[in-house]
Amino acid sequence: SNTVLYGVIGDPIRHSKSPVMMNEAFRHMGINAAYGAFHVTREQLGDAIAGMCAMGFRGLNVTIPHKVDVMAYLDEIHAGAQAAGAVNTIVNEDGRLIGYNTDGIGYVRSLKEEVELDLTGKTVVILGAGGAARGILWALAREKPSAILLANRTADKAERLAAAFSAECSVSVVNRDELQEACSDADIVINTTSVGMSPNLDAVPLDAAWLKQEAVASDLVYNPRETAFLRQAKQRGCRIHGGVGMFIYQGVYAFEYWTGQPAPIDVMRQAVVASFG
Ligand code: SKM
Repeated sequence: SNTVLYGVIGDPIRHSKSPVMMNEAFRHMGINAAYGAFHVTREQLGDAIAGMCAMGFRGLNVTIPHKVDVMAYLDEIHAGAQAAGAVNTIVNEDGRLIGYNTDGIGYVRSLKEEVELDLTGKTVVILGAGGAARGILWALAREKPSAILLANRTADKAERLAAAFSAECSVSVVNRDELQEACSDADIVINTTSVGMSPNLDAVPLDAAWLKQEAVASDLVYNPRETAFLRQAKQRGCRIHGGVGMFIYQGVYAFEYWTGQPAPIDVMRQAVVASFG
């Protein structure tokens, strides 16, 4: 039978670890499929989606900056993606394109498995109010934390995000002056900003000394695997949670939507970890 085609579209896309992770998963499962990375600009997005259909691709992952704009080209948006306001996984069902969001559920699953954190009744501080924060907020809210506090450089962006999710759980905005106190109370502090991302290896989004020792410090940045924020938090005695697990589990859920088969999680993790060199 023919090779089933998949890919990831984004701009930039060079850094993507999806091809190595997904091709290894298909190979391990004996599935005849190929997964490529495609550089697609904003102007090319509509053509790329039409091309995917014309060439019979079974699925795509969608990354920065297309996760919101791509929704306009799809036939159906899964409830979770609708609520998150972003799509990172497309399934082509015989020409019908269905959009899913696996970032949020991937994030929560990696939290539960890697640091065994049950969010029920917990206080969560999120740094940043961009696409990454939006992606995880819906999935976090469903875990019934007692409060989610959003801190962002521009408060009105955080206000808008908080308003969009206020039906799900208590979401409020903290300003710069209130951040230290909010952190001293938090069970988990999550960095969704790009602060600390390579090559700015020494930059931290906040002082890890503000966290309780019992708290979890979580960073969506996965390059480097351990950011300066996580290193400082670990020194302080906090449990730490890096961005690699989220990346793997968003891929795990995408694989399962596409193939209907359980994803080979360990194989995928090994492929990603090995590719960090
Ligand atoms: O949400 C994921 C996306 O599915 C794939 C990706 C990548 O290949 O770098 C990153 C994230 O945005």
